[in-house]
Amino acid sequence: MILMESNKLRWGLCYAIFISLTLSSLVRDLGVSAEGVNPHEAKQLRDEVREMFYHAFDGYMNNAFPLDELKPLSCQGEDTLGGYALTLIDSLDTLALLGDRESFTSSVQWIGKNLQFNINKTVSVFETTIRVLGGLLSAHLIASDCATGMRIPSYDNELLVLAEDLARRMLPAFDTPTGIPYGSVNLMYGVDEHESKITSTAGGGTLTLEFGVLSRLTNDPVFEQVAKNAVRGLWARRSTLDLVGAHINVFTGEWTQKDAGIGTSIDSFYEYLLKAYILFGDEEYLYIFQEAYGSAMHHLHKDPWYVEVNMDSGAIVWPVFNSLQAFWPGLQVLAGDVDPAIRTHTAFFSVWKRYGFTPEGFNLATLSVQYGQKSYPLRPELIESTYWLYKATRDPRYLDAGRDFVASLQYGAKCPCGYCHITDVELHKQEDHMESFFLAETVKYLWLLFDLAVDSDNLVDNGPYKYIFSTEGHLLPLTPQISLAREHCSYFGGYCPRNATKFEQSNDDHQVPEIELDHHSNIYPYHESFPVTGLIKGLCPRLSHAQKYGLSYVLPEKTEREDVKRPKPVITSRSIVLVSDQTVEKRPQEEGFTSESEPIMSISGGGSSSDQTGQELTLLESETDDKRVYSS
Ligand code: DMJ
Repeated sequence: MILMESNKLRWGLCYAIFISLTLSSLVRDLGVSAEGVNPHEAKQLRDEVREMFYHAFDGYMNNAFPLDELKPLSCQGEDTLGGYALTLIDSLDTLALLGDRESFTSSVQWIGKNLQFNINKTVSVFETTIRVLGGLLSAHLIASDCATGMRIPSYDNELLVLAEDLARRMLPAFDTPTGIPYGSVNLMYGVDEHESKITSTAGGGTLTLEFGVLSRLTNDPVFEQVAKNAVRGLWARRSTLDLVGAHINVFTGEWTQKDAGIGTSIDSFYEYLLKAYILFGDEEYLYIFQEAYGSAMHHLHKDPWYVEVNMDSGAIVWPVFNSLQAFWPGLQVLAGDVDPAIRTHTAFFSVWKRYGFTPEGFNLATLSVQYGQKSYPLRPELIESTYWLYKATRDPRYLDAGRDFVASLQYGAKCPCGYCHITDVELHKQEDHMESFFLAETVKYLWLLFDLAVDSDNLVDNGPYKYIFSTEGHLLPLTPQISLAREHCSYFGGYCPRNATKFEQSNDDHQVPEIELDHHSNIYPYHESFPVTGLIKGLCPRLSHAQKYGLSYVLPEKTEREDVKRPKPVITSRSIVLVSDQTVEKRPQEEGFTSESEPIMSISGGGSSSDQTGQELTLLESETDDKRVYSS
């Protein structure tokens, strides 16, 4: 007991020290950059990223294909997941995004002809879903639709057939008392009797997008049902603090690892709650996200960092930044909670600046690389958040960050046949491995970042649909078939502007008038019913699916791009804004920082850390060179 108390005291002390030391020493570097990225350089960087993609993709195709992944130092291949050309599947939609019709077509055709899943392999349900199922589905949706500009005339749903077959082979994993799936399944024989009953929260709770899309494409609800049931199974076992742990027994429902956090083992659980709502319009996911996000911001957020706490007591167990946490600012942008996202990204990026890469773990109490967590396996998360923040703010500091990412990868990770993992971010030692997500995510987000600065003429930013990225970076479009827009807009429980209630008379789902889409700009026009305060009920007959979500980002005038040194960034997102209670919090009117964002949604209980921000933000203000004032 005394030991516990003294441990607590020690953590308390450590934590106080880390708050004061970390921010002053780490965040100091931020905002300092020699020359900002100008439009010409942005174009060069975009083209350089394209070359990076082909260096690695060609390296894979020439040396590893059809094995799963490339060994880029020795120029060989290895089977790491199921032995089914994993990297090719994971790269498909990046090929399409880059406009490489020839490679996209030949890859889709090869996969359609040669891939099969009736193999005696035990595979991770999570990895197989996000990499293979997601890769097949996104490529199918591109190859089968002329609106994407990449339709393959001879394509006959081969990838969809494969996706369905694969998902059916994973269904036995969901046959558990909790509905939470086993972590692994044999594609030929189902779950092995000796299979571990312990799985991670991310593993069980990150299947909804791929399984949901598959259900809507095949008209078989089973996939969507099992994935949703898994989320329910996890959420039903949350603690009284509305936190989930890292590992759970899928039979007993007991948590075997009670550390709650936003990174390792949990990360994409949060991600898919919001994204499943956005993609499918299913409000159950939104309700869960509201609770989960509010609790994370209350218990895990130590502005600008995030810690891991015991899910029951809320006591800090790990004051560690882990690199998987770095997706969070991107998710916050999607949720409209941009200010904390900016601060957290600044903090996380300071770790990258210090080492040239982010280590898997960085101890916030000792301000050093966490023991045993020195590697950088080419992860995308920080780059992904940089892309989202640039998209939302157009602040050129994010292009500068992008240039740093490219420089690090080119000078530190490039190797003969691709890009190598870094085993130790302090020694910059290379390892002979290249995860498929390097081509599915890391390069994709980098390319999108610079393309956004150049002309945004790509499928995601200027395509026929709004797109959601899966956790593996795969493009999932909000098409009517997938999003069932009108249905979602027309039942009770919708997230409505307060004054929308005066329009709620139509009981005819099919007579719902929509606000017109400006087809020229592909941007949903601002409507006076925004902004809103947090009513989570009612009927939203006048809003289309996408209009409710605010996924449109108004593009700044081209002329603003001329001054890229330090212009006033303009937040022009109309995405969801999370506020506590019924009050829409005003974005602080920062010096040199104007906001034109309009909230279209608010969430009770979110943003509860506002009273903590003053102290840290004051530090930020005094330590940054560009004198951006964030204090409220
Ligand atoms: C990817 O496979 C996915 O982004 C996943 O959600 C987390 N880990 C890797 C990238 O780091």
